[in-house]
Amino acid sequence: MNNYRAWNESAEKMSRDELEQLQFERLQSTLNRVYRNVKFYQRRFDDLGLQPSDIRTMDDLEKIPFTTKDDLRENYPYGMLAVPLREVVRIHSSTGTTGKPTVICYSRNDLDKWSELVARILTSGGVTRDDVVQIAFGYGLFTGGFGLHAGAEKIGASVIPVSSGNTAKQLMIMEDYRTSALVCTPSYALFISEVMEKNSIDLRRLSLRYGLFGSEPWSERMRSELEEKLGIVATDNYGLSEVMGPGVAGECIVKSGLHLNEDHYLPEVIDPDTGERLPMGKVGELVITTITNEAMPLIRFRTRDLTRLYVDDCPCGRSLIKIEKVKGRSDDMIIIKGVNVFPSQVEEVLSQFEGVTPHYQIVLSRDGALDSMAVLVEITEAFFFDEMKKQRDLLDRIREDLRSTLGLGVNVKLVEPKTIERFEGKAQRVVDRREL
Ligand code: DLL
Repeated sequence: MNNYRAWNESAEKMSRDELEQLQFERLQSTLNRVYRNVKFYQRRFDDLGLQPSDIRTMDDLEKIPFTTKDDLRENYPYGMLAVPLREVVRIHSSTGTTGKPTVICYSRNDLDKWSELVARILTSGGVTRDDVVQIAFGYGLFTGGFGLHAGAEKIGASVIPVSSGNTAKQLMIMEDYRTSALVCTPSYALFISEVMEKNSIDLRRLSLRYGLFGSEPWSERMRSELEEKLGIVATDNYGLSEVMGPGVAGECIVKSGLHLNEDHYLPEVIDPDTGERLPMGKVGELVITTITNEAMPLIRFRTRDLTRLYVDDCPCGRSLIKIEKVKGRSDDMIIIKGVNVFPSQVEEVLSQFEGVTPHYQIVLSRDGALDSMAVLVEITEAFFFDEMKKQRDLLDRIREDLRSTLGLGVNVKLVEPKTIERFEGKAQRVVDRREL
């Protein structure tokens, strides 16, 4: 029987009053430090005639402008440091696709904190020191591999740093080393399960019990599929390199929202268009202020991730605030014929249909001045060999549902099983051919 053990009971189950007091003290100390040590923030405060001591309540925080990814790029590589470079013991970088990447620096204390917070996430997903943990996230500048590795080691689990890729070898290791917890992106886990099926690897030959997946959005439907195919309890965890990497928030085995480590990361949700703070429970863009980062503290960093914040009476006993599963990013929005579309809306519609796999791709193209959107939907083996009429019916129903959900006519194409590209890291769902 699973239990609700926490890695750090006193921090994760602190009373809300005590937590808020702690957050405020840490916030004030962070504001003082950035004002003293980071020119970028000093200038910001001075331009507004603000002193760190002017921030006397959480509401006062709204007086401070947001920090964006562009601010980090403009201060590339070390302009946001609050400590001398000699205090930095690790440097990672974000997976930016355009322009200069952003650089993230860690002090010795930051690394200790990072492993502690990842240990919390792993524990809440069921992992203990008795587990054999296979880390199939990339190791390198990406924060996934090293971040989860350190947390798993801290717990005292037996860690296999296999990194991503080479799926046949992943499966051999999984079977022979008796892996009990798999840690990677959900799309890679799905790919691993497909290779398992193809090679007729029986689940009973494996010792898997837990899957901790994150770093990209995934649906409840995908969770059920992974749990069934891999025989695991699958939980979601969230993080972003700019504020640390994995370890910011994670689900417990109750699987109803991600507990955010708010004794280290102060969350707000804003309207992405106006920048106004939204009340608790409303969906908007998550903004994070780091309140214990030493090397690179960030004040009101805009994550671009869309979610909502809420506190509930979680059976696990954690008092930490929750974020709802992140469904998409405000900058993932596709504008097509003037209509705003999020890939997550397409995924939501597709997940309602039997006979459809979780693999899909959105292809945007331009014919003259006219944009068009096609959705390639991969169907299951069983459905593929079914009658043509059934396939035609499915196609019509998907097309109709997408039209009514998105308010836009979309080209839908059913494609053969295993024809949509698979990913070892984060999945790429949108192909935009309009610039070509
Ligand atoms: O993806 C850190 C990470 C590694 C998190 C491993 C969890 C596990 P970045 O590469 O900087 O860092 O990408 C961060 O990925 O702003 C979200 O848009 C997205 N993302 C991360 N976790 C989730 C999740 C890592 N659980 C960006 N659900 C974030 C949805 C996620 N999106």
